[in-house]
Amino acid sequence: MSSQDTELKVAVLGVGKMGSFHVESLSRRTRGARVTVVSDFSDEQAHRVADPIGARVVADPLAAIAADDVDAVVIASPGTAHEEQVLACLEAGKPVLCEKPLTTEAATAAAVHRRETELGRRLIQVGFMRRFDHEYAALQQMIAGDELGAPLMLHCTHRNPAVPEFFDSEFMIRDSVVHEADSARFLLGEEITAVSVVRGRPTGSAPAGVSDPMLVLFEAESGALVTIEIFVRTGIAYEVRTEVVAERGSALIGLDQNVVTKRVGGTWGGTSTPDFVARFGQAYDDQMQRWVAAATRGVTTGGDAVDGPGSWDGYAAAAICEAGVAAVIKGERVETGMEARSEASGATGDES
Ligand code: ISE
Repeated sequence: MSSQDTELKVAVLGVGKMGSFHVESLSRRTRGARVTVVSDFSDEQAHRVADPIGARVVADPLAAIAADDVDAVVIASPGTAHEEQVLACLEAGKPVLCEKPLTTEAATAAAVHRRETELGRRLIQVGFMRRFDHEYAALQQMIAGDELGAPLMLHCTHRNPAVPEFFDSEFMIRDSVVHEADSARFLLGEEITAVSVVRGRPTGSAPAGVSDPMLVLFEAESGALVTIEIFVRTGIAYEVRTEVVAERGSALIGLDQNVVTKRVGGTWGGTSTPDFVARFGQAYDDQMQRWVAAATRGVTTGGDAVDGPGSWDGYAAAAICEAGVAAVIKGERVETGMEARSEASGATGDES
């Protein structure tokens, strides 16, 4: 970023549903940034997204990260590519907003976190956008401010209307429950120590052998419990609710009724939200705006470039999901066995 150029130049790696949304957010709704480079395994898709905004297409994601006209990187490529791409950003000293997962295994996520700590500069933000949703943020403030007393339980509901055929029970943990892994840590302000999963009666639309829905239980360090109903083929709508039950009260977010209408003929009701982009659009955009501001500060000052969940949070979520997948397979309670966090590695579980 030169002194005459006040806009952060961003490369977006992977322009499927999420990456395209981020390109649009950066180009139309975010101040202080522009997309200069787009990279995707499909050349056609890359051009479809890059051409209308005048960005360059660079097929090799590592070349995109290294490019001179790139100050910072958004990673929305498949999870298996994240480790190499995030490490390349660290080595190039470029801030990165990486969609979840940080990496696909706890050990590699821990190694990425260690490398960032060794380099002495926080450059990795992980895209756990729920932390930027107004309702989640208000609930976190309420709990942290001790307004309801000690939190005892969180009850979470996570329902998707439909998912692709390949979404099996393990992927439901890695791709969907990963959000509760992060939001439970964010809301409770502590680590998760163990995970259990109960596979129930599957819906008729689940492929053979896939347990959809399932009940997941997290145990936190304090003993607080987190229950999660994960159901990804409801055929109805996108529904994400969280209730905290605390010593002096309870609070619920995610009722998501939109406009409630009464009509001639005696019917009344709201409209449901079709998908996660509709539900969390504000959170994604606020996450992007805050990241652009933090990355710009980091590029200009040579300091930290994060305003939100960081690499430790990415590692913690990976460890919880790994335990969750083992719990699904073995049908047993599995401990997360997380590494101890070093002082050098940053602040608390809530880095935002
Ligand atoms: C998807 O990848 C997401 O990130 C959504 O927020 C989540 O609700 C969905 O279950 C995932 O598949």
